[in-house]
Amino acid sequence: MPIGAPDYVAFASDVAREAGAVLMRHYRSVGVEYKGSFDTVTAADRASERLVVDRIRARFPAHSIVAEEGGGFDAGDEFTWYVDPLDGTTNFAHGLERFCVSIGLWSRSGGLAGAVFDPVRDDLFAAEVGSGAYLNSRRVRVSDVSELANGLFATGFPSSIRDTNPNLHYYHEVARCTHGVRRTGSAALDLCAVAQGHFDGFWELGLKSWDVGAGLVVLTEAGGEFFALDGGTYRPGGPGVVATNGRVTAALLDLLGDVSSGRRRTPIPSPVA
Ligand code: 2AM
Ligand code: CA
Repeated sequence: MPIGAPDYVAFASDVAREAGAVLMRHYRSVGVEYKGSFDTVTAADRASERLVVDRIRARFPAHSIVAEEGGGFDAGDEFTWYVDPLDGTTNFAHGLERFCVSIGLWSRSGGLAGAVFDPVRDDLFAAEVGSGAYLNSRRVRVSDVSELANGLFATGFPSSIRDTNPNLHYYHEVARCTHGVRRTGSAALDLCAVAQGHFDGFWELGLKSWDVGAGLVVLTEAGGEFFALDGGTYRPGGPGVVATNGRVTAALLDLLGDVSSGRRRTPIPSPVA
C-alpha cells in the first residue's frame, strides 16, 4: 500500500467486527425459541447497518454506500461501499449459526477491498486488491480441484424471488455431476468458503450487490474468479453469478449454460408413482 493511502481493508475489518458484536448482542438477548421473531431480526439488521453506514460516512464522506436496509448514500460511482449488515438473515432468525456482516468497496474498475465477519466463530475474512486474502491473519487459497465430479459446490435461493427462481433446475444438474451441492443461506460466507477451498465453486441467481461485494474481493485475492452466468463479465447486482476456484470454471459454465439453453434438463424424478 502506498504511504498515506487509506487502509481500506483495515477499516472495513474493524467496522465489520464492531457490527458483528452488535448482531451478537441482539442474537443473545433472546432465547432460541424467539429467534424467529421478525422484530429481533429487523432490530439487529438496522442497528448493524446504522453503525456501518455511520462509520463509512464519517471516514469516507465522498464515497457512495449501497446498503441492504436502505441506509445508503449516493456520491457518484467513483467509490461504492456495498454493505450487508446481516447476511444469512433466515439463519439468524432460526438460531442457525451461519450469518455475517459483509462490507465491500468497489471502484468503477472493480473490487478494491472486502471484509466478511462471522461473529459466531469470530472469523474475519479480509482482502485488499493485490494483497491476498486472509482468514484471521492466515492466508487463504482456493482449492486445486479441477474436475466437477470431485468438487463440492454451493448455491442459494433468495427468498424474494422464490416463485420465479429457476435455480432448482441448475441445482439438480450440478448435484448430479459433482460430489455435492450445499445451500447454507449466506452468500457472503459461501464465497469465502470458495476462497478458503472448502467449496470449489458457487453460483446463485438474483443476489444483490451487498450480498457479494466483499466476498468476491476475498475470492479473487484467494486465487478464484467470477463471471456472469453466461460466462460474461459480472458486476455486483448482476442477474446471476458464478464464482470458482479458477479450475472448474469452464466445466461449470458449460453445465450451467446447458441448463440455461434447455440442452440439459434431466427430468426431476416425480414423487408420484
Ligand atoms: P440475506 O440473508 O441478507 O437476506 C441466500 O440464498 C442468500 O440470498 C443470502 O445471502 C441472502 O441474504 C440472500 N437473499 C435473500 N433474500 C434476498 C433478497 N431479497 N435480495 C437479495 N438477496 C437476498
Ligand atoms: Ca444478504
